[in-house]
Amino acid sequence: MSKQEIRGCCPLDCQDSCAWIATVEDGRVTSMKGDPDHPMTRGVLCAKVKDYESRAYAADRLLTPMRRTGPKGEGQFEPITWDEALDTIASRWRGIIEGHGAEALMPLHYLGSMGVLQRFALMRLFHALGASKTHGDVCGRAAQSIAQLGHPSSFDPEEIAESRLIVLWGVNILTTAHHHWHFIQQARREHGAEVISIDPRTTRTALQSDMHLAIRPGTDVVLAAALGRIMLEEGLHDAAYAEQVITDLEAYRAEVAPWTPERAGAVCGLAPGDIRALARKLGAARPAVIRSGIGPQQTANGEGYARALSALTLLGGHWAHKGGGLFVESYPEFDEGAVERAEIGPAGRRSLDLSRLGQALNDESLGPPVLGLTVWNMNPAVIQPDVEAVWRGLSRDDLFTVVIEHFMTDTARFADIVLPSTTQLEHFDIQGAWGHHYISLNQPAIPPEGEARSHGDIMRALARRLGLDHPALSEDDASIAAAALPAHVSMADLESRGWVKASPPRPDPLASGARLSISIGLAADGTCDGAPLPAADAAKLRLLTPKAHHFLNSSFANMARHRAAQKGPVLQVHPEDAASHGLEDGALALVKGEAADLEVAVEITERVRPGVVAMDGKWWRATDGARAVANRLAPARWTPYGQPAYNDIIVELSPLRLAAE
Ligand SMILES: Nc1nc2c(c(=O)[nH]1)N[C@H]1C(S)=C(S)[C@@H](COP(=O)(O)OP(=O)(O)OC[C@H]3O[C@@H](n4cnc5c(=O)[nH]c(N)nc54)[C@H](O)[C@@H]3O)O[C@H]1N2
Ligand SMILES: Nc1nc2c(c(=O)[nH]1)N[C@H]1C(S)=C(S)[C@@H](COP(=O)(O)OP(=O)(O)OC[C@H]3O[C@@H](n4cnc5c(=O)[nH]c(N)nc54)[C@H](O)[C@@H]3O)O[C@H]1N2
Ligand code: SF4
Ligand SMILES: [Mo]
Repeated sequence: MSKQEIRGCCPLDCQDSCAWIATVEDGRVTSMKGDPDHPMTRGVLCAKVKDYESRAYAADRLLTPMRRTGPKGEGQFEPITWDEALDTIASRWRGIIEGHGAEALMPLHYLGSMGVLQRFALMRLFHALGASKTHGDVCGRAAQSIAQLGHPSSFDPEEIAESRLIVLWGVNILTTAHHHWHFIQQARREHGAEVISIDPRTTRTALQSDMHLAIRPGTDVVLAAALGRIMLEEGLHDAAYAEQVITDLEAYRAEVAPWTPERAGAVCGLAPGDIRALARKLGAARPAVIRSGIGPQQTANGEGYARALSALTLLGGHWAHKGGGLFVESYPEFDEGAVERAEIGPAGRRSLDLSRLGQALNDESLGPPVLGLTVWNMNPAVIQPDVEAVWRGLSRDDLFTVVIEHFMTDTARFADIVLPSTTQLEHFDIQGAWGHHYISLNQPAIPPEGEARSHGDIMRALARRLGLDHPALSEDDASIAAAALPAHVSMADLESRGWVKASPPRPDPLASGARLSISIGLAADGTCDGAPLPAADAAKLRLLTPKAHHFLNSSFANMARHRAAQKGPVLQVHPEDAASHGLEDGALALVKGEAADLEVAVEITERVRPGVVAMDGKWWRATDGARAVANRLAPARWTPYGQPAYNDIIVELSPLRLAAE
């Protein structure tokens, strides 16, 4: 019997980017574990990924190319050969390009796999063809907007071990990035650091925090303004730092002046005393870190929220101290963009917002219309805002859709051709991270299952069919991937241990001589970026759709173990709201949104604050029915910089019928 341990890394869209070791016995992966030597992973994988091999070997895994035989969206397909699939795609694309120009082709991908080959190898093909480009984000676009203003929002998370106060602002770290928790515990142990959670839900993270402020969703910008007001009033800010770095301190003072703790407390649903206490903690601790999640960015005033948090860390001068500042995301030195080689295509091509697929597919004025859509690493039929518009668009008869996937997802069910992709156990790849400073290598542990192919192979095969001969389209995987590496890291460095730390310099606006505006854009009436604050209307509730502990967005929503652990689509309702709406525990509720309804079983729990209901996880129409797909209710609304406002969902609740009947 042969037994081998193969080094790899978890490709999922998660801030931890764990290094893993796969045990292979007689050609089959029999177990997975975290790399004990990796400073973030520390030997542990999460509840989702500890048996990742079950995903590679799943009975419903796509193992051959497929052609649709029934109506779009219904899931009737027949297996075809790779030759048939590649010929069909090449001839359909040629027809589209001849009739309407190459910009009628739209590539659409996100972070289903974070590997640079799985993400970007195919983009070389689309650039060479002259397809439309894409921009935008379906995740945390709001905080990216502050980089445009010169504000930092990133540093090495290992430094958090040095922090004296850790404000976990709208982040459920024990579910979504639990390998970061280690450094928080170290700060508690070594420096007596306090941990504060600001979240409308009593999450796993809130339960482990020293203080929990159960804020009304969408009102964080007001809380941050009140904190700034108290810090200035009580002289708790770092006046010398602020004077040198901030250009408009007096304007900020005037902007936050209306937000007394009492007025902010009424808007945010918090006790004024708690707001004061938090401001004093923030004023006293050096360094303090505000560690923001993605949830609170996903509202109409998400950009104001990001500006307001940054203002607090600048006022406090926290950036001058290791472990202090605003932490939203964090990246190693790693040039992912270099992999796709956009420059091999024609300049001046149009770019489509990848978070507005519904609009792109339904916009009749778009010239040329999108006629050829290719999707990989993404399940837009579940996760995009206004997902019914996406379904309508994907149903168009004149749209030729290719989906590259591991499973027959809701999106794949709309495809004309589905291509089977290798999983991380079956291909070589390298990746950066969005939550730390390590670059990771993934070696294939087993050959491709069935007829699955890596995206590098699919790109090269399609390029040959299409007669494209640019040298970038015949490079091998190792050379394609190497384009992302910084000059001081070689593939051999990565191969020796599986990962390399490549830290960019720590940002400190004072040291770099930056002069920054900290204006929030919050009007005295609470309007921010033109969006009003959420109204407190007792009849209506706000629906949150946070990350599930056992899913990764909509990934794993088809896997038996993960589904059982997640216990199906459930709506969490506070006892007061349940009573006033006549809802019983376990009964089905009708969740009425602006344009669609959901039907979900109720769980009565004090883990959500009154006025808020929550549904964990992204469920597929194919497995749980259209009335479990929450993004049918997510409005077609974006912040000015393009953040989808998934969290601005207002619903009415009523009992449907008893689940037992
Ligand atoms: N287990 C698991 N891990 C994941 C993922 C997953 O699906 N499952 N997804 C990955 C991805 S893509 C991402 S982006 C990250 C996201 O990581 P997080 O940001 O931690 O995840 P979210 O659940 O989106 O939001 C965090 C918290 O914000 C709260 N929240 C919602 N609205 C508001 C608000 O208006 N104000 C405040 N203060 N809080 C609010 C929610 O109740 C939630 O507990 O997680 C990654 N990791
Ligand atoms: N209402 C609401 N909507 C949300 C969110 C929310 O919290 N609430 N969160 C938003 C956020 S933060 C994000 S990041 C997005 C996430 O949205 P998506 O990026 O679409 O995330 P997933 O649903 O996990 O879909 C990823 C798909 O990639 C596939 N995949 C994985 N690896 C590979 C591979 O190697 N090759 C190929 N071809 N496919 C692969 C998986 O099988 C899966 O179907 O959703 C957003 N939408
Ligand atoms: S999903 Fe995140 S926490 Fe889980 S193994 Fe992957 S990188 Fe690690
Ligand atoms: Mo995300």
